[in-house]
Amino acid sequence: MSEASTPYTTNNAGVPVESDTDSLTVGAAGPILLHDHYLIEKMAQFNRERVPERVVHAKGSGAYGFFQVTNDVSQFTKASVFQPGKRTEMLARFSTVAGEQGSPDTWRDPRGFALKFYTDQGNYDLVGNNTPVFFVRDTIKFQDFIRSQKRRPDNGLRDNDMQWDFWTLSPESAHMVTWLMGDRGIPRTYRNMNGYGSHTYSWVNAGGQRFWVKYHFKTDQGIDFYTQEEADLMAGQDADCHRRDLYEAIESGNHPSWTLYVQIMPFDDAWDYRFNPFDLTKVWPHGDYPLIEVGRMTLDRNPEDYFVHIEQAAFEPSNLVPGVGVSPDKMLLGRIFSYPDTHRYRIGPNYAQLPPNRSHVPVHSYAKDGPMRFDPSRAARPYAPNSYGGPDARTDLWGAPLGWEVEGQMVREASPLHREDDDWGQAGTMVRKVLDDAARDRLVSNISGHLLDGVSAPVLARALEYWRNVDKDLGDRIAKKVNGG
Ligand code: HDE
Repeated sequence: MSEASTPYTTNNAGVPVESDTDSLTVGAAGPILLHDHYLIEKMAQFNRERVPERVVHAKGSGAYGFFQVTNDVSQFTKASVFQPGKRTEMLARFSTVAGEQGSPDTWRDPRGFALKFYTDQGNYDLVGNNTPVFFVRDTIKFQDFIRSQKRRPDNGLRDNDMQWDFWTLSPESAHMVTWLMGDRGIPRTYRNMNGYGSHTYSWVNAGGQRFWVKYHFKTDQGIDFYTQEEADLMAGQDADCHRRDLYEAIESGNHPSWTLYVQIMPFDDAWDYRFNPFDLTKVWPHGDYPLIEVGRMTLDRNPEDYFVHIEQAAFEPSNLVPGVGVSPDKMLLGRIFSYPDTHRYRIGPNYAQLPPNRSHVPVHSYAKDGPMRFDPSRAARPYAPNSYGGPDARTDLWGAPLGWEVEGQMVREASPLHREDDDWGQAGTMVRKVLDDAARDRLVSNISGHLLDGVSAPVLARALEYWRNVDKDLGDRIAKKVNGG
């Protein structure tokens, strides 16, 4: 490269710098001078280059790509992103949950599966996991659940006793803990896992007909996993193995893809379905509501800068577009608040203007000013309504609010839709009908190994009862293993 074209070092204002190796002093051995402002800039910038890591899902990796609709589902939704033949640019981020930014990719944990679709109606975010269910069903328990998975305040250590203490006192966790302790708890790579919206969402078609919907992103690379032994080894050999694999696969042109299917429930089926279809700890049997193909997501572009595009990516379940809505799932409704709140705290009030979060269509909101704002306000006047050209709301694009009938006193209790108050059934079905013998053996080994690592006697006793409630034979096998059988 000629000298003219080789970029030279500048300061943050673009001014060429004199030196990157020697501070400015009086005489070569003299004191450093305060007006060596480039030295000051380097030190001050360095001290301020961290933003708070995500309070959960801190360790992750991501890539850009596109979503291509392959089937006509317009009878169920008018959302532009799901119309026949549509192709939409997107961003995906995969992550662990409890581990900090520097933690190993191979810790046993659910994996985040966060998607941002840059649709022609603004950003649509679907922020899911690699599991179709979750540990709890009321958002008020989420913070407690996460704290039981992280570090103790006294010694700063993770603690299996805390984890099992929480799980065995929250029987609704059984289905998800069965997923977690099984093969899906440690995917071999991010490319070898499925993704799920997990919650029940709502769709509405152009005629105003409403449906309930669950999303399933099935990996086209096939499911693959690490055993606990392989994962422990890999944690030492390459703590970033999932990040490395995703990046190198895309760099080499081996673009991972997932096929999206949905389950569709007619709106009126929900109210007398045999269990609460909005309960995040349960799946809808595919026999009741079969999978319908929608399209394929392909990741084909690595971000040019990890911090800019992935650390600052802001996924939020509140980014919903016309044709998609929420449901009476208390966990989903809680998340609608939490994500924008955490983004404002973590990356500032104008986070939506950052490169990974910018919509690909013009923004005409009434937001203005605030730190780091660099988009001009496009509103004719900074208030609504105004007689100088708006903008005005487009109620017609949404139609009737995507809601449901509600009435009654203010209460704190479980949804009346919980007819079958059973927290063990679907976990037991998974153990008996979905897992094969080898997977069951690994499940027994993983659970026993985890219980033998620091779980106190009273918690251990509850855990054995917990697993016998899931499946008597499984519980007995675990008891035998932990009791030295
Ligand atoms: Fe999250 N979750 N979550 N979560 N979650 C966050 O937002 C929260 C839940 C998920 O790659 C946080 O940006 C609440 C379920 C993913 O950037 C936070 C509840 C599912 C990611 C938050 C849940 C998820 C997050 C922290 C209970 C799967 C990473 C950092 C109602 C369906 C997104 C952030 C990314 C991140 C709140 C439960 C998935 C604190 C209140 C269930 C994939 O806002």
